[in-house]
Amino acid sequence: MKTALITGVTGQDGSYLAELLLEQGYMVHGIKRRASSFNTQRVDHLYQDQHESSVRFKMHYGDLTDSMNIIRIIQEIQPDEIYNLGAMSHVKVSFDSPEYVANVDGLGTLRILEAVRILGLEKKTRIYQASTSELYGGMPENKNDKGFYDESSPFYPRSPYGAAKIYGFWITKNYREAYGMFACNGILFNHESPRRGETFVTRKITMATAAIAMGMQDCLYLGNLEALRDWGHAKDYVRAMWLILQQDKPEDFIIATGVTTKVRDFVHMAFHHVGFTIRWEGEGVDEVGILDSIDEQKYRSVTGISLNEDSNLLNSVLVKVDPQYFRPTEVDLLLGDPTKSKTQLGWEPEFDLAGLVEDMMVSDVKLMQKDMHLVKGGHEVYRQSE
Ligand code: NDP
Ligand code: GDR
Repeated sequence: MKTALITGVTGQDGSYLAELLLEQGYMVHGIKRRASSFNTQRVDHLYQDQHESSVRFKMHYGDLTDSMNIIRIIQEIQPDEIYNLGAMSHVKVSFDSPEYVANVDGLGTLRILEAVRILGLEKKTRIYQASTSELYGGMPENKNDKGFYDESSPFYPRSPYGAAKIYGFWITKNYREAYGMFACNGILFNHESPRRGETFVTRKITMATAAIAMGMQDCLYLGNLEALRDWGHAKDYVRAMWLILQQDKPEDFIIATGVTTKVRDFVHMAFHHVGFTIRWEGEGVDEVGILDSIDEQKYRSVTGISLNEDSNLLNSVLVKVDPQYFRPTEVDLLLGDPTKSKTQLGWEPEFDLAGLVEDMMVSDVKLMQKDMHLVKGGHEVYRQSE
């Protein structure tokens, strides 16, 4: 049985990757941070009674800022594969905590690599580093002739997050070249899911759309509506992470869909699921009918709501731009070329953008219904919005 260690196991990607590795028969260890309240909701369904001998999923307290902790955990479990997904991953927040982000996202990567070297596991342990399309910074002049970023496009990070991740990228490559380690970067473009953190733009939109459909919210505040992102589904992207570590030789790969979409158009796609008219503040009105492709019977049976009758639809919803969501430096456009990963890894995504939006909308409609039942039952429900 292979043994894997996942840092960031409690995050979006960590939880899907843990599921995938368990399905593949791995013993899976994850690092979780101690917090004053439980932060393991995304992996609670994988938790097994730790007293049973057949247990294949185990979590350890730890932190990427703590070298001794990292060395001890790696020494104890002697992993065949390490997936370094732990990070302060919010680009906007990285402008507020730049030093912390450098420590976790940059030096944290070094701590993993150096622990493997100190313990003499260079030949045994393969390492995946969660690199990012933020390294490209959306600089138009750095795109290739076809208009994409590929594995040889130059980097130009535009945030403390991007700057910290560029260190993680290069130190991973350096340890591969210097010590012959099987250490690889996956340069992943944005990927989302029903488990996406609530303050990333896609999840903020799908949760708001669902809340509006239930009559629990009436306005959506966003930042830059014109930003373009190459959005895929996290389930597809964790499969690529695994494939990268199963190759004969260590290399870096872009994982992307090759399609880019404006934030504004993502809003439109989400609202298609509930059939609203969108009033863009200071702009025009968008009539958004329910998607023709939505089978209303199916939608009703999955979500329990009728789009036309019970969902308390307002006639229109207001989308306002709030400058507090602007970044000091913005990445305007991301578009990745997945040719290398498709040809060399044989990777193919199962979800397109419409499928991703549907998956997120169905899940968030159910979530808001749960809230509504609680409210109707006299309970108080608080959801922090940002
Ligand atoms: P999430 O923010 O959902 O998860 C981040 C994880 O890192 C959480 O488990 C978090 O723990 C953990 N973490 C944060 N700080 C520390 C620390 N100091 N020590 C140990 N663990 C820590 O991110 P995603 O799952 O979306 O992304 C996974 C990785 O991939 C990240 O490195 C991200 O930067 C990178 N990435 C993500 C992309 C995306 O579009 N999702 C695209 C490209 C790269 P806790 O739950 O306690 O907060
Ligand atoms: P990003 O994701 O910065 O690309 O980083 P995010 O969803 O935060 O922003 C995407 C784009 O939407 C614009 N935007 C808003 N963003 C947020 N969060 N909230 C808003 O209200 C809002 N309105 C508009 C942003 O300005 C931006 O242009 C994600 C993270 O997962 C990183 O960890 C990862 O490395 C990159 O994707 C690839």
